[in-house]
Amino acid sequence: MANNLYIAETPKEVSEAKGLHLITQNTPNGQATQILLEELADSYGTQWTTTLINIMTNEQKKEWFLRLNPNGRIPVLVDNTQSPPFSVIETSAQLLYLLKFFDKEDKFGFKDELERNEALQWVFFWHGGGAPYQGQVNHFTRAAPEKIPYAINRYKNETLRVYGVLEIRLSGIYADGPRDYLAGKGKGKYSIADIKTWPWVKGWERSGFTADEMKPFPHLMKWVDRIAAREPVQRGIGDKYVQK
Ligand SMILES: N[C@@H](CCC(=O)N[C@@H](CS)C(=O)NCC(=O)O)C(=O)O
Repeated sequence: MANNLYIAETPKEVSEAKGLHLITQNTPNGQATQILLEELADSYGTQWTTTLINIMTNEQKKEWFLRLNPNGRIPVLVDNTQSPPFSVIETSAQLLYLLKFFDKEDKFGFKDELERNEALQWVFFWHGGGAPYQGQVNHFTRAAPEKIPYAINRYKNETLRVYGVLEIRLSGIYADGPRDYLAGKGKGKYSIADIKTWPWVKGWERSGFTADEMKPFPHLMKWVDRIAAREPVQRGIGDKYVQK
C-alpha cells in the first residue's frame, strides 16, 4: 500500500519520524497517551518522538493533519515501524495499541480476560460518558462567548454524576470494600482505565468545581492523589509537553 499519510506540507519532524511519533497538546486527552508512553519508557525503555501543536491555531484542521486523523483532533499516534506507517486516532484506541504492541508483560493491562474486559469497561465509560461531558463544562464555563446557565448546570451536573459513579466503584460500597484502582481483582491494579480517566478528573478545580462539590467523593479524591504521585504521570503532564 502506498504511503499517503504524509504530504509536502507535513512538518518534517512528523514525516521523517522513524519510530512512534505522538502529535499532541498538553490537554487531558493528550495527557492520557503522554502518560502511558512515559510509563512504558520506565518499564521497557520505549522510545518515541513528539510534535507539539497549538489547537488554537487550527493546525489540526489542515490537510497534513487530516490525513493522519480525519477527525482533526489531538492526540494522534503514528507508528512508523509499520509498513506503511500506521496512524492511531482516539486516545483509548492509542492506549490499546500501545498495550498490544509495547506492553508485552501487560503491566498496564491484564492477562486475565475478565480483568481485561473490566479495564475496557472503565475506559469506554470515561471515553463516552466522562470526557465529553467534562469537556463541555470546560467549554461552557471558560470558552463560550456567553454564559448560559442551563448548559453550564447540565454539564456540571452530569460530570458530578459520573464522578459519583467512579466513587461508587472506588469506595466499593456495593461490592467488596475500597479499591485503589478502577479495574482488576481485589483492590485493583493501575491500568489504562486509570490512565484514561485521571487526566480529566484531576482537573476538577480547573473545570470550576468547588471543594464542597467534591466532598461526596473521598475515595475518588484519594485516587487522584495516588496516581498523581507516580513519577511517569508527573512527566506525562509536565513541561516536556508544554509548547515554548
Ligand atoms: N475522542 C477524542 C477527543 C479528542 C479531542 O477532543 N481533542 C481536543 C483537545 S482535548 C482537540 O483536539 N480539540 C481541537 C478541535 O476540536 O479542533 C479522543 O479521545 O482522542
